Amino acid sequence: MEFIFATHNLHKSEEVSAILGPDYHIKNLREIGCPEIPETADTLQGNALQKAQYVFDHYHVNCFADDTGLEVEALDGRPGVYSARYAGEGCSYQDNVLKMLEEMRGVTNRKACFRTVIALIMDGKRYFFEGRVEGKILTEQHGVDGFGYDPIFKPLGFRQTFAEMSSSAKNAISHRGRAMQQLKEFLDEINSSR
Ligand code: ITT
Repeated sequence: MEFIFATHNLHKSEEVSAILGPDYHIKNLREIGCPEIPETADTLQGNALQKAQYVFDHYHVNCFADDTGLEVEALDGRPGVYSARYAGEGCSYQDNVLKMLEEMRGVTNRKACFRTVIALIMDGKRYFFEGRVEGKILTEQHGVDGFGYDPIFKPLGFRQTFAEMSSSAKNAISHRGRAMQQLKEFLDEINSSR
């Protein structure tokens, strides 16, 4: 089965191709030369659908998109849907991490969760899948793998941050991994009945 994954983020597209495995051929937006898609909704579901709908409207193919947010309890769920631009428009992953460490300095409640919503448009119909992982924001960075907030997020029940884990270990428990597993089960079922 072939899909366009509506992302320019190569970290995400590598994670997703590894989770879906060889039965699925995934192309990202860089590979098809698609420009940046606006993300103007105020929910993860809204943004995921906006990206998938753009691709469907312009390329008329089966496609999916994800939107992910880091929700920090002591910050009333911020940065959430604004996680990419937390430190300002055009900021880097490192800018976001440093801003989070600064805003959380001295805060004792470190609870946070990552949440991913996937919007799939298949044969013109829309479907949604969600995954989340609970954890803690650390007081300093650990590890160099992964991307985004991975060096300061330690999932509950684990001693390492996402940035200290192999990508397969992260995928097995992560927000995106869990949402993608649901998508995969859904697609596997369709695949087996075709
Ligand atoms: P696309 O919209 O092109 O897919 P993006 O990087 O903007 O890529 P999102 O809007 O879904 O992706 O993610 C918002 C931000 O959340 C992202 O820029 C990262 O900083 C962070 N993020 C997303 N997934 C993450 C993960 O698995 N680990 C750590 N941080 C993550």
